[in-house]
Amino acid sequence: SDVDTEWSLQLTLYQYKTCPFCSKVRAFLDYHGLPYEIVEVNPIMRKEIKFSSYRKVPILLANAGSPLQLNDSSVIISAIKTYLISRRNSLEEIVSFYPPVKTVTEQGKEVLEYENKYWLMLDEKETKRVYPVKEVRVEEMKWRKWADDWLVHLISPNVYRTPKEALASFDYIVREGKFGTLEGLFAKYVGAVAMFFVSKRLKKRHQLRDDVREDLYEAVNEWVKAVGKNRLFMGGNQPNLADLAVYGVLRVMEGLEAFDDMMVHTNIQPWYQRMEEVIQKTGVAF
Ligand SMILES: N[C@@H](CCC(=O)N[C@@H](CS)C(=O)NCC(=O)O)C(=O)O
Repeated sequence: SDVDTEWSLQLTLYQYKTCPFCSKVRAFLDYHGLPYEIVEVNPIMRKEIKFSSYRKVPILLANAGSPLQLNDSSVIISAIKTYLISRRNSLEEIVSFYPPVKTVTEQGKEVLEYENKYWLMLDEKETKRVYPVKEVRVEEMKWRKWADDWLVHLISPNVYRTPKEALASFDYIVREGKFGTLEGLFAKYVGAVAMFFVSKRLKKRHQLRDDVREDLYEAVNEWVKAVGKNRLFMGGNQPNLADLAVYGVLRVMEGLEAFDDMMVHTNIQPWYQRMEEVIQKTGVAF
């Protein structure tokens, strides 16, 4: 394990339990045996993150001497991983290598992106140790990006595919998330209807097939093929950051029809089971 007992790192994760980006961060922290506190954010009022000008989750507050706020799931993972490998720099310094930049999307919308977010800030020696050959590093980055830019977009169209599935998804979101009683009831029905229609728009935007399951199966099988038959994980005998990202994203569908269908219609199961076996929960509700 990467945990050094003399070397304390206090972590608090602000999240929605069922958000794929948050799930990725939990998979990463759990796998590395890093303890953290979880603050479940109410997605309607979001008052738990009022302190932050960054308005999305996950947010990770890290205290390694002085308090620090880390935004964006991939930045969080790259920065903490860099910190675990190289103890040369302070976490603050590491985070400064992932600066936010404002960019404009094709639709003309202004969005915040983070530079270098799939890159670990390692020196030559550390790089040799972690990535014996360059291809391994390139592959890990490629698939982490794929998880963020492609795989996540298949989740909503699949879990809100039919009115029945949309209702089941919202029932699960409300059950797992932080909602008031009335809010929850409201969110469940209004949310399910809204997301049923939103997911149709997302399907168009990301140019998914009429049967969105086809895209999910294809993506998942593509991943399984990339891992190949000669290794347990993309990382070899242990998961790398791409394994953790893909697992984190897929996991949010657990308990839903889309997940069961995926297990039946793809070759993901052996890898998925291996992931479950190597990850133990270290987070505690706060
Ligand atoms: N690129 C970000 C995306 C995070 C994200 O989109 N989070 C969603 C929840 S799944 C959110 O907080 N949305 C609220 C909003 O956009 O106002 C990451 O990787 O962390």
